Amino acid sequence: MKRRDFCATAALATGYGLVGSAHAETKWDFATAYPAINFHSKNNQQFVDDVAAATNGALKIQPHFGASLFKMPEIKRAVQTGNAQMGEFFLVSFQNEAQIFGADGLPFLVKDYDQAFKLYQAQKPYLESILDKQGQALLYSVAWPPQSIYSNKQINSAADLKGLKWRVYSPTTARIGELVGAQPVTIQEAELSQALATGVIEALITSSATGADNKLYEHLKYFYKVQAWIPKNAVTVSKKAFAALPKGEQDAVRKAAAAAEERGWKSSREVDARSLETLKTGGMQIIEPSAQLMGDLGKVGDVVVKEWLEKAGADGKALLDAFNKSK
Ligand code: PCA
Repeated sequence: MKRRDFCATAALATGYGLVGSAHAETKWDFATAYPAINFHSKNNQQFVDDVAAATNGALKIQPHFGASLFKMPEIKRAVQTGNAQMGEFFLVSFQNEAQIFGADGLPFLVKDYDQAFKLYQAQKPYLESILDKQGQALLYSVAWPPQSIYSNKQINSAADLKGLKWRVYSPTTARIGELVGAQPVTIQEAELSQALATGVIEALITSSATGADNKLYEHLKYFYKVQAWIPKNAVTVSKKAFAALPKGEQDAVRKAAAAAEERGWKSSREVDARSLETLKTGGMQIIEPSAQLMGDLGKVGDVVVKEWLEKAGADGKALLDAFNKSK
């Protein structure tokens, strides 16, 4: 009886955030924006399972996929304000808040995953410091496959993008749209298929994975493998929620996060290859971009990087210098 009372009290105390007893159970909400079938989502699910196993169920994290709890642009703030204890968001979408968030969306800075990982290492100290000031800690960050152009018509030069309704997800993709004379329209990933079905957009730049997840071959014919950048999601935790955990559970979260980061980067590469096959099977033409298109995009990219450096100041320059030294 005594023991039962103790457990009941501990369970009650947990509800008020007073964790620490061996019987205490903590529940967290983990807001994410991508469908459950997406590789980031699967990786997040594995992280959640790893934490549950390592803490014997004491820390239960409930993932909410497909923007079911918060829409992607709201997730970062939800963690900041404690409305979700964990969240996953797309870094480059937040570039207007801090230019550092947009470093991995700069065109043609990295040529492959190895370089993208090096860019991440150069960016990480800045990311951690900004997020810390916003009441959250970076747990892990995983790259999407390289970003390439999908279109309903053939694109052989930047001029062919002129006038097209161009889906954007970041300040940089909007600026690229402007520079090539397209019409930028902001659409979240969760609304992509609908936007294509209703003709709100006609072209976009995103990964093979997002194309496969959303069956973009049902709406668009061409995929130009321009591989312009390799952007990342960030998974963060509320500092307050993390600090309330017993030390053992904090360690379990950190350990599972390190494993998730490594596993996520590996699966991103695999998913890229698999998704390209899915697109092809779905009837999409996978095309190596023309020299003209790459040359045109290179010039647009130079403008974008120059403008970013002007806004990002000394930190931006130090980040790019560190990356260039490491690659
Ligand atoms: N898919 C997400 C982010 C980057 C990607 O490859 C999207 O298109 O919104």
